[in-house]
Order: sequence, then C-alpha cells, then structure tokens
Amino acid sequence: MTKNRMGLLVMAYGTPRSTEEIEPYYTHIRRGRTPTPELLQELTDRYEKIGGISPLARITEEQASALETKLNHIQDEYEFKAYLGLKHIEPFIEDGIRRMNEDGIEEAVSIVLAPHYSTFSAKSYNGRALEESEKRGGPTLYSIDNWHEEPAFIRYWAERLQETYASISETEQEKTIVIFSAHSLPEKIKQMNDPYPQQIADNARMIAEMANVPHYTTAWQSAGRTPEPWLGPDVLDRMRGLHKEGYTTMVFCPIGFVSDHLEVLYDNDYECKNLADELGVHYFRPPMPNTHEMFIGALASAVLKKLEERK
Ligand code: FEC
Repeated sequence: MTKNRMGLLVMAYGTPRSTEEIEPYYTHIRRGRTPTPELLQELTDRYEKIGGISPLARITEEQASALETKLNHIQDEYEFKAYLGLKHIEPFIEDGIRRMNEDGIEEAVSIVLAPHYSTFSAKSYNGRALEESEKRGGPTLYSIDNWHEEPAFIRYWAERLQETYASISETEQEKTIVIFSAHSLPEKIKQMNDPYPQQIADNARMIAEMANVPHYTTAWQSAGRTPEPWLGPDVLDRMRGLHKEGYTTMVFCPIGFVSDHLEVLYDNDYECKNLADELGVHYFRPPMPNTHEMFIGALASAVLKKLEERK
C-alpha cells in the first residue's frame, strides 16, 4: 500500500544555542525592542545558573524525532516527516513551512509543544504557520489547538505524582500539597475570554483526581518583566500563603511546560527551591515529560485524532 506523505510541523518556544544568541533571542521575544544592558545581564545570569545555556534546543529536537518515529511505527496510512518551527529563533515557524513547501509536502499537521490553548501560545504559533503556508500556496495545514486532555498526558503526571507521594511518609502526606503551575500571561487575556486559565484549572483537577492526591492548588509562574499586570497568584506568593496554612511539603508540577528548560530549571528548581529552603519546606519537582514514551504517545494520539477529524 502506498502511504500518504504527511508533514508534521513541531512548534516550540526555542532557546539560544550559545551565549552570543541570548541578545537576538531576547530582542525577538520583545518584538524587536533591544533589551537594556541590565535586562540582558539578568537573563544571561539566569542561563548561567542553569549551566550557561538551556537544554531546550536538544530536547525539542529529540521530541520531534521521537514523535515522527512513534507515528510511523503505530500506523500504516501515512509516512510522517517532522519539521521544526520555533517561535523566537531559527529555524522559525516560517522556515519549517518553507522547507515543507520546498520538499513538495502538500498536507501537514501542526502541533505546539505546549499543552494548553492561549492567544499567546497555540493561537500565535498556528497563526504564523497558516499565514506562511497561505503565502507560499501550501502545505494545507491541520492545526491542533490544544491537547492537554489526552489521557496519556494526564496519566504521565498522575504517575509521577504517585511515585513522588510514595517517597513521602504517611504523616507528612497530610501536610503535603501539589502546586500545578503554568506560565503567567498578561491579565488582559481575561477580557479576551481566553480559555487558558480554565484549561489549566481543569487539567490540574484531572491529574489530581487520577493521582488521588488529597491537597492541590494552582499558581502562575515566570511572569514577564513588563509593567502591565500579569495573572496571579504568583507561585512564590502562593508558597508563602500555603506555608502559613501549615503545609510543610510542596510538590511542583509545571503542567504548562513539557521540557527541562530555563522556566523550570531556574524558576522552579532555583527560585522556588530557594524559597522552600528559607521557609523550611520540603521541595519536590517530578521529572518533566521530555521524551518519555507515554508523553510522546499522547502527542501521537493528538496528531492521529486531528487526521481522523478531517475525514
Ligand atoms: O529554556 C529556554 O531558554 C527558554 C524557555 C522559555 C519557555 C517559555 C515559554 C513560554 N513563554 C510564554 C510567554 C511569554 C511572554 C513573555 C515571555 C518572555 C520570556 C523571556 C524568556 C522566556 N520567555 Fe516565555 N518562555 C521562555 C523564555 N514569555 C527568556 C524574556 C525574559 C522574561 O521576561 O523572563 C513576555 C514577552 C514580552 O516582553 O512581551 C508573554 C508562554 C510560554 C509557554 C508556552 C510555550 O512554550 O509557548 C505562554 C519554554
């Protein structure tokens, strides 16, 4: 049987691959405004704290390749070929579309390596991809908006929580709380009826129920360095409040992210961990999905569902 060629545009945030790339990357995030020397230094220092640069570039490539392999292994109808498309550094989303077009790919599924929908994430990634494919006259895109309800994704985090709880004594479990977190966004998204806050709340409940954890909450992390108001409560403020309520162990699940990168390795494992130490609270952060088989299976399921939908 001849297989249909199917492009797979795997989109992710992107990260500098060297210290020299930090400035152009940061300028791109700021929509072309060069950061002040102070802001640039502060970001460089954060990368320094996690080893100089982020492992995100390597992990994103590994995830795209694992997803392509998995998809070609579990079905016979399509021959998938993955292309990377990054938001803030090369290869940009537009480069991914261009390469598909040059390779003669006529149809493609696009997926974002972030589980939830927001105007700042899925909408902007998929919007850029669509604009470029329209400009070039192909490929036809089937865009996945969100995939946080994929059962294997929920099971991934539920199992990690169960493993973490198994290492905590029964008496301490009573004073343990799970903090589900995601990247904060400007508060104005609330006026735009953006589904992001609700999707995070629903996802936290689904995972907590499957893992059967008695106490959990949600909080926002990694708010941008801009003067406008961002969604709160910030995870650090939430930690102080929970400590006052008597919790002595905090388990962090950054469900808005899927890889080890700056926002997890610095914002959680450095900033939250430091505050936990200051408060005398035990800190746990289960491993991120990265290329875990169950997680790649969740992405593959989302891709195949999208293709079923269009039939
Ligand atoms: O490991 C790494 O090097 C990169 C990690 C990284 C990820 C990430 C994910 C998200 N962001 C989202 C929204 C915003 C908004 C702004 C913003 C700013 C930054 C800055 C860095 C950065 N983000 Fe990011 N983000 C990562 C890195 N992000 C660095 C600039 C310095 C700072 O403010 O900390 C504000 C932009 C502005 O100035 O207007 C908004 C969202 C996600 C999760 C979804 C996704 O992955 O796309 C949403 C990973």
